[in-house]
Amino acid sequence: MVYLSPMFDLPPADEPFTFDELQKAARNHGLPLEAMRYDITPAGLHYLLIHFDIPVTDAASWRLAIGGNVDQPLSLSLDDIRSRPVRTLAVTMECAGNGRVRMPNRKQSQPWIVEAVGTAEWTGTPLAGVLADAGVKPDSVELVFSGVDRGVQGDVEQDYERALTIEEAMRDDVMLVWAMNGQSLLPQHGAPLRLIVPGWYGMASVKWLNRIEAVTEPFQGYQQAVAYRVQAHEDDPGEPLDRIKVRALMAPPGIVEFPSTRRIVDAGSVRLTGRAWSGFAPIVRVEVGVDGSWHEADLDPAPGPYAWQAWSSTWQAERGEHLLSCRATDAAGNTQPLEPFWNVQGMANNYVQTVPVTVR
Ligand SMILES: Nc1nc2c(c(=O)[nH]1)N[C@H]1C(S)=C(S)[C@@H](COP(=O)(O)O)O[C@H]1N2
Ligand SMILES: [Mo]
Repeated sequence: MVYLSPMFDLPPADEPFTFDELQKAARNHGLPLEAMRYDITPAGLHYLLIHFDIPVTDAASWRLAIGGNVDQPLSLSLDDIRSRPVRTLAVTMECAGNGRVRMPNRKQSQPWIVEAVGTAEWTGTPLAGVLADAGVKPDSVELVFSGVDRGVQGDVEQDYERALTIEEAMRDDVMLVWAMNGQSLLPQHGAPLRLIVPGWYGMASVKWLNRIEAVTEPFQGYQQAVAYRVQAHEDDPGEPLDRIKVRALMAPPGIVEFPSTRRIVDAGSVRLTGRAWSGFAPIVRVEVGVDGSWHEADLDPAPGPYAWQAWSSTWQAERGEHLLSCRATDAAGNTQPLEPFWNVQGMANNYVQTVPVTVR
């Protein structure tokens, strides 16, 4: 069965990693998978994805401008925003490009294997209240969120910008956020203010947020109309990405051999643990695969509607080489595929993880 080959988690030999990919991997780190043992990911272990440079910002002078097609344009300080109703929500965030290198013919971009995920407790205020104060006019179709980070992508110079429909932006769990795990946002996570769109892939959660604009035509910015789309071929305009597809990952069992990254486990009863999440519905089932045969895992209750769930399973490990897998299913009936689903940008590739293990 092809999906059980550990080589399937690596690019084919004729597609070596490039210097550009190494540079991105060194800047934007993933979650060390053993950190899935924490319910809430410590901030320094949460994955990072930053397209351009991390801007140096000043919380004291920061302003959030809300304008465009609104009745009352606003310019809010951080204190203005922090004096609004406060809410804290545990949210699992994942990059839409997670799994990119596990697909043949990959696009040269951030070379995620499976580790672009983390769960933080985000503190902020519901966006809907701020929008109500600004009075978004009824003929508006979207809100455009802009960060102050600027760069070039696809030959287009741009601020990092993404849009949401009015309906999506008005969801009561979409928040303007100033704290992560009870501390002010770190520079790399969007200090002093970011958007959090629970359930969606990370690209929607704009960091270093300083402008929100109501528009009457769908936004055609680069990160909306070109990037973050599932394209069947280069000329296909593709479908936009939104909610996070179902996935389970395993915390690496046993101990690791450095530098091969092979896992070494003692024979006998081994407790396998991990996390599972979906932006569509709660997780209802996790199965653990041992050399291709699947067993039901135990599932802990969800710590919140948008946070990952812990799973566990006991494995009677016998001496030799083994391949472990895990596969989640959500209440909407979505389950993980056993093979990659190819698309040009290497997006949303949630096929099952395979962990090679040596039992001694
Ligand atoms: N301004 C800005 N916001 C951004 C990005 C960015 O490059 N610039 N990257 C996005 C992407 S693609 C992801 S996956 C998440 C990552 O958030 P994190 O680095 O806090 O984990 O931020 C999103 N928000
Ligand atoms: Mo991302």
